[in-house]
Parts: sequence; structure tokens; C-alpha cells
Amino acid sequence: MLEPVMKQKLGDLAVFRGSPAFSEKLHVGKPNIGNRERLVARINDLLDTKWLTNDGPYVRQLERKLAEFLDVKHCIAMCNATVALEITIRAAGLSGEVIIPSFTFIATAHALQWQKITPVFCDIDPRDHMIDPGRVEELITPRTSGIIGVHLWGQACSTESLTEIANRHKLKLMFDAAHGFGCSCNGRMLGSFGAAEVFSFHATKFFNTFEGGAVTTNDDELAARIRLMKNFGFSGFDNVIYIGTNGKMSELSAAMGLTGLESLNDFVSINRRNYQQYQTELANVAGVRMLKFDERERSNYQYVVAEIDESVTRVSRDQLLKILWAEGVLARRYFYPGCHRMEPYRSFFPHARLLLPETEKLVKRVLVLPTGTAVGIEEIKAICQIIRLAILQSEEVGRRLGAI
Ligand code: T4K
Repeated sequence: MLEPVMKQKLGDLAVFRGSPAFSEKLHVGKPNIGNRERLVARINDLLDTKWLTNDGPYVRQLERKLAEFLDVKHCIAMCNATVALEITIRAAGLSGEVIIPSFTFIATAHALQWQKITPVFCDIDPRDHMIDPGRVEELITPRTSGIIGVHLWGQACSTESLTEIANRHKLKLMFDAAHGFGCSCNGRMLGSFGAAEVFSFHATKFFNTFEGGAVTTNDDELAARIRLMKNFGFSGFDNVIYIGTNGKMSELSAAMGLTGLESLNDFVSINRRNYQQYQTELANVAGVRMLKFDERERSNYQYVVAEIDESVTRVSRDQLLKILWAEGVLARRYFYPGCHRMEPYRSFFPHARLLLPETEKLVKRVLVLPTGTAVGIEEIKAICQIIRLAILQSEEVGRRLGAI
């Protein structure tokens, strides 16, 4: 990529007909790729052995290494986190209603609804954007069977409070840990909290297997059920003992995973360096709050999350988004507008927003910025200069955008 162009005045901005700052688009979640030669060697090997999927040697090796890294008894690799969630929800016996945050990727809600289980949306704590345990109990009804906490952005949600609430009400507790790979909670790696945790290894995640995911648990019986379910319920040739589906990870994906694992430390250091650069660049911009990770814990620093308070910046999150996209900076507004405002949930619960004031506020503010191995310090400086410029001259920006 060519050196980014530093924007000095409003007329330089691409949205106002300047030339884009970046010659190539910058994405949130450009995949992290490990050592290419080792990946190719593994692919050649699996082509030679002609074992392509279904509990092959690479999948087994990956499962062993992941369980060791996460310090958990069982790791079951899957084709993606959505199917892994569906299988785990079923295997854990969830039914009726399950409490989840609305501020999550739609897959958390869909994995329940797909099985005719009602997701009940809980509000979030505005400080960390994750489920507010203080708002969970008021949502419990006689139909409630469980809670799914979601670890967001590279942080752990309140595992302790959720465990206490779940135990007191005899509810099942599991975690959507799609963002949580390589992160810790009170010094313990995510992966062994609740009945089970579900990771995503999608291409855009910190650690990827092209598409993929995994369920981790310390529960032997649950692990056995999940293993059966992800392979149609087969317990051997010609013997199906359970209702199942196809959740298997391929050997190609496992080869990518094994290769990525070898570069995990590099991925984290680059993400951490980028995160710190963004913090420095945007620290003193009034109206911009950067989400901070707890430095006592491990994080993968995969998401750089800014909150734009329009009442201060006088330029809205969506105006900033438009300005950045014109420059080739494909920032994202995850998880706008919240699951409760998407179908079918919007029709099921037309008044859900009344119980979700913090979620409603947050979805209008969040701006997720590009990071990862494809983004360097110079790119971050140029991105932050664009944001500063737009905020500094917000009045003129508003006038000109209104005229477009
Ligand atoms: N729970 C939570 C909390 C989640 O965040 C997710 C997924 C899940 C559960 C379910 O996990 P999976 O079933 O996916 O394993 C993405 C991802 O599709 C999704 O995995 C992720 N969360 C979610 C937060 O983001 P999009 O629509 O933003 O992603 P996509 O694939 O359009 O890619 C985003 C950008 O990245 C693109 O503009 C281009 C770039 N990109 C993407 C891919 C796939 C690349 O440069 N290379 C690539 O290979 O949803």
C-alpha cells in the first residue's frame, strides 16, 4: 500500500472531492495470516494423505492444542460459531426463554430462535458494552432456562455475577466467546466458564481457520453429546444414537488454525501496538471515548472501539462513518441497530427498546476502527487525523454534508 495522505483541511477530505487517503481499502477484521510456507506444507500433506474432514489428524491436533492453551478439558472444533452455538444450546438442554444481551452479533439470537427458543434481551453496562448482570434477574420468568453471556471486543463479561445469578435461579449458563479467544477473566483464560463457551474462528477474528469455531467445556457428558451432535449423532458406523447435524471442521481449516496458533504472539503484539496508537491519537479529542482494556487481564486487542458523543463532537457517528468510508477506511458500526431492532425480533418484541436504554444509546455511538496485521502506525495516524479534522470543523462539515 502507498503511504497514506495526511489530510490538513476540509477540502482535502474525499467526501468533499479530495482524493482518498488510502490507495487500498482498510477493513475491520482483515484476516491475520500465519506462516505461509508452513500452511502450504500442511495443505500438501493433507492432500497427500487424502484425509480432508471428519475428525482428521489436523482437527485432533488443533483440538488438543486449543484445550491446552485455554486450560480446559474438552475442545470440540466446529465449522463456525453459529452452528457451534446451536449445537451447544441444544446439548445443554436450553428451552423456553434464554436471556442474552441485545448488543451482540445477530448469530447469538438466531442460534436460539432457530430452535424455537425465545431470546430475551437484556441491557448492557455502558462502561464495557456487555450484559449488565444487575438487569438480568428482572427478566427471569418461569420459562427461563438459561443465560448466554457474550464476551465482547476482547474483554470478558461478568462471569462471576452471572454464575451467581444462574446458580441461585438454577439456570444454565453458557458464553458466546466469539470475540474472546486468548482473553482472560481474573487471570483465567476464557474457555472454562459456565457449562460451555463457544469461540468463533471466522476469517475476521483474531485467530481464524477461514471459517470455524470451537466449543470448550469441562463437562465430560456435555462434551460427549456435542461431539455426537456435530457428526449427525453417529456413535460409530451405521449407528445413530442422537439427533445431530453437520458441524464438522475441515482439515483445511484445522491446518490454517495450527499455523495461526504459531503466530498468535505476533498477532497480539501488533493489535496491542495499534490499540495503543489509537488511544494516544484520540485521547484528547472531546466527545470521543475509546474503549479501554483492563491491563491486568489478557486480551487479543482485536477490536478498536470508539464511542462518538454527538452532543460534544457536533458531528454524528454516521457522518464520521461516511467521511471515513470515502477515504477508504471501512470502519464499522457493530452491532447497529441491536438484535431487538432486527427481524424477526423487532416484530416479536416491538417495545423491547423500552427495556434497553443503554443499548439504544450505544448503537448510535459505536465506531469500530480498522486494526490487525494489515494496519500500521502511519495508517492509524492518518485515520485519526481525519477524525480530528472532521470534529474540529464540525460546523462546516455539517453544512457541507447537508449540501451533498
Ligand atoms: N457471536 C458473536 C458475538 C459474533 O461476533 C459472531 C460473528 C458470532 C457469534 C458468529 O460467529 P461465526 O458463525 O461467524 O463463526 C462479521 C463476521 O461474519 C462474523 O463472523 C462476526 N461475528 C461479525 C462481528 O462480523 P461482517 O458482515 O462484518 O463480515 P464480513 O465477512 O463481511 O467481513 C468484514 C470485512 O472484512 C469485509 O468488509 C472485508 C473484510 N474481509 C472479510 C473476509 C471474510 C476480508 O478482508 N477477508 C475475508 O476473508 O460479519
